[in-house]
Amino acid sequence: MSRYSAAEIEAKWQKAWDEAGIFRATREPGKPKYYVLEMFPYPSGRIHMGHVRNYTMGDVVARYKLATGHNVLHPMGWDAFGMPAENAAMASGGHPKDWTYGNIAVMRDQMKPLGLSIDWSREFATCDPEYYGQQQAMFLDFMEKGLVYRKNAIVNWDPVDMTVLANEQVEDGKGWRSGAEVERRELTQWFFRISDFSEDLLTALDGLDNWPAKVKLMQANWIGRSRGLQFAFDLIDGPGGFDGIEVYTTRPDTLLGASFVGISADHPLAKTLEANNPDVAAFCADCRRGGTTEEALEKAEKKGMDTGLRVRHPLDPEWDLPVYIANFILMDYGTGAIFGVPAHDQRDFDFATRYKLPIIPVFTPSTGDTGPLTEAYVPPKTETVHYVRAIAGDDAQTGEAAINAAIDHCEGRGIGKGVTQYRLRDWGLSRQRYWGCPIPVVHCSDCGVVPERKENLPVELPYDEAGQPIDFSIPGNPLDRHPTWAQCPCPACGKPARRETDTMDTFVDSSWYYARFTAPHAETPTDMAEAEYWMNVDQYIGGIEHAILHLLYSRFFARAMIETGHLPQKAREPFDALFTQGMVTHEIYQTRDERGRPVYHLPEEVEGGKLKETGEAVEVIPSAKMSKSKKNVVDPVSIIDQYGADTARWFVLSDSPPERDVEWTAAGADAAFKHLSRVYRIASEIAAARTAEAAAPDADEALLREMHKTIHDVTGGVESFGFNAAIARLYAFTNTLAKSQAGGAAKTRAARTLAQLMAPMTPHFAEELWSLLQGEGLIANAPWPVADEAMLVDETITLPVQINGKRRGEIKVPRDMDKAEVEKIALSLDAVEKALNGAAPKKLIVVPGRIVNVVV
Ligand code: ANZ
Ligand code: ZN
Repeated sequence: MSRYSAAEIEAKWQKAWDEAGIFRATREPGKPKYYVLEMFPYPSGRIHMGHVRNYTMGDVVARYKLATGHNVLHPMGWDAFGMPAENAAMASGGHPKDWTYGNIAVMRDQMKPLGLSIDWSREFATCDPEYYGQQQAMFLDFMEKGLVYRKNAIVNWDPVDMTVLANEQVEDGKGWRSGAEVERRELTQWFFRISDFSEDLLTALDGLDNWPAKVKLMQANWIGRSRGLQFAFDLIDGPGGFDGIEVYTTRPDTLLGASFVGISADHPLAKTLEANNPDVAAFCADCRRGGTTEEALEKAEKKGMDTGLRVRHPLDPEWDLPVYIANFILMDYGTGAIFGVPAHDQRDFDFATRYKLPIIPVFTPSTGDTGPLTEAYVPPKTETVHYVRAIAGDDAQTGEAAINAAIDHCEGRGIGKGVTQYRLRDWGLSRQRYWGCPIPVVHCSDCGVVPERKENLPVELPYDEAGQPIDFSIPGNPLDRHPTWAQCPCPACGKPARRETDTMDTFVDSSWYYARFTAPHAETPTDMAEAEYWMNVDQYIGGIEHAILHLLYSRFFARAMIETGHLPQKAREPFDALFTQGMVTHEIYQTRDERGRPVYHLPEEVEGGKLKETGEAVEVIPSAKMSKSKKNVVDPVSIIDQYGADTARWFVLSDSPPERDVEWTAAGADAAFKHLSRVYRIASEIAAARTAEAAAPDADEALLREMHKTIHDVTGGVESFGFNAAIARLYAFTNTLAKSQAGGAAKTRAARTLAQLMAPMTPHFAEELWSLLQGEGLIANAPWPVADEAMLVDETITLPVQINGKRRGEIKVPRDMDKAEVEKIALSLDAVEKALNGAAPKKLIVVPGRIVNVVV
């Protein structure tokens, strides 16, 4: 073959790798293992450029580790349960299972041409009964250990779709699909006891040295530890059963600025009042409308209703405060009740203004009083302020100091106790959906909630409904209305009972797949010997969008799996290193329709700023994340058809650091392809003329020195996720090689090394060069080249020569030449001879390796 033809090369080498089975991972005790994992994809139907970038990065790491003598595990699977499959079935008929497995087949076919070094024998989808059956087994073990439990919880209820919505599925208080006004409902739901691990999940972040600081911060904020005071306000003439109202505050130092007590509409006291008072009931019902998200509560207008009840201030028996039901108070944080301090909390300020409640400053800026407040004064807790109504401590102190003093003071007087709270709440995992892992419990009218027996697992999803296809277009949960599926004998007493029809949140599926990959077909959730060998994931790679929930849930699962004997202790933090890659972006092309609305166009429909078909000029909007709605997408499949996978791989790694976004451009892709073609030409020429002598003295040496420097730099780049820098270095070395006057043997060595250094990025291409240059075996199996340290330092060095302190010339000398020799050469320099004019120098100083100084 005389020209670079990706189409011929790529299939050939993929077959060769397959046949050699080099990516199959088996335990080899004694050999260092390396587990590299990219976040597995959701089978949406097509791969996109984001996948290409993500998996190429993982592949570079995997291939590099293989070449450096590691036993590499690099698996791939499918995060296959979830709403889109069900929505597709709802919208256009068909079955979520068929849709999902169909998509998986398509995407696998699209992914394989990328030439990833994946052990495909470990592939699984989370919707495989084999996988979710083991997930059910683990659920039962969690249940036994009290790691999962049932409780009533308030959920977002979509009255049209008759389903519970996740917070993310509520948009502006409306269901994302139906557009219906979301209601809050109380349902019995399953919860993982993740909040028991709050402190551990927080403090263990400190040990994750190879995680991005940004991700750790996001996790810490999500867990949200705060120290505060919990105490009760005594109720004056409260309804029966209520002596006081327990509140939680992180600002006990502001207690003398309180002007009201607020309770959630879901607070037991509110419910009691509601039962006897239709106005209260109406108000509470109103509060319950709208989403349960903090954001929704934040945005909603602050509303309250005076209950008429009053409480006593704990520090002053003469002082009493009104009790309001307020819509901005969450039931499941703290105690579901607060005291409001309008002077130092904006929400309370707005509330007090609306309901004409007093605004009592507790502290003022230390720089002097600012007069009446027009908004809440909320300085950072670390700032020193002037306390005009301090509970304890000095007048001048920081918020932090005052809070601690206030807690001590209140505890000392028997007013409540200091507590540490976490924002993190237990993880509600129940979903009233079909396409998820069934929760393996049974409801028996005699025995209550009974775990299914392990021998009856998996509890499989029904495919049909009494021989008829399930109609997914009917709102609600198909499992719930299925005529027979839920019927089963009670595992405890054998009487007819009913299966739980809730399925698990799909985050559960992705919380332990990394562990399952170590033994994907084990008959228990994991195989401890395999887990012991392969865990932890040495390098995890994925998008920043998973920085919070997926990683937090996985960290919880690792802990819970250790407690239930499914993972070894060392897997407590399952991901040793985490890398979050940037996105692939593209310009957006837009025209406007007759009513001025934007019409978007695919990149392939545009050429030279005009629509190919009509010649109409397009507006170019700056690069943004590729998205179908903006049509600024480039299809990896057509790029691979056009240029080959190696060009796509090379391009997504070049130009930008991996953690940043990279802009896909047609010109860039073209340049990448041209570069590979050029390297191919250079290598072919070298291969054709292998025996020639060096055309210039020292040319061999110079080329090999550059080669070693390149090995050094590329190795460093790959080790540190500096793929773009490594690629820049490879471009430079290609130029050196092209221009080199070295002989055939040196050039062959250099070209082989170039192929090896490119192999992690452009593996097929590198194999082809390797075979062209008669390298031994497969390049994928060849040991990584090692830079010769001695070759990294130049043999000759350039020394500046100064005369009376001014630079007057330079000399080139061997690095290790002795002083006397250097002196002689310096003195023979024209400028020096002239300055000396026959006389001896007054002084002659040689600083080895640095400079020569002549004083005349
Ligand atoms: C009095 C106070 C005065 C408060 C002040 C703040 C500022 P963090 O710090 O995020 O943990 N709070 C407590 N429980 C609540 C609930 N269930 N729903 C809504 N708000 C609640 O938040 C703790 C603070 O949020 C608490 O401190 C309480 O208001 C409020 F100048 O108490 B604070
Ligand atoms: Zn029973």
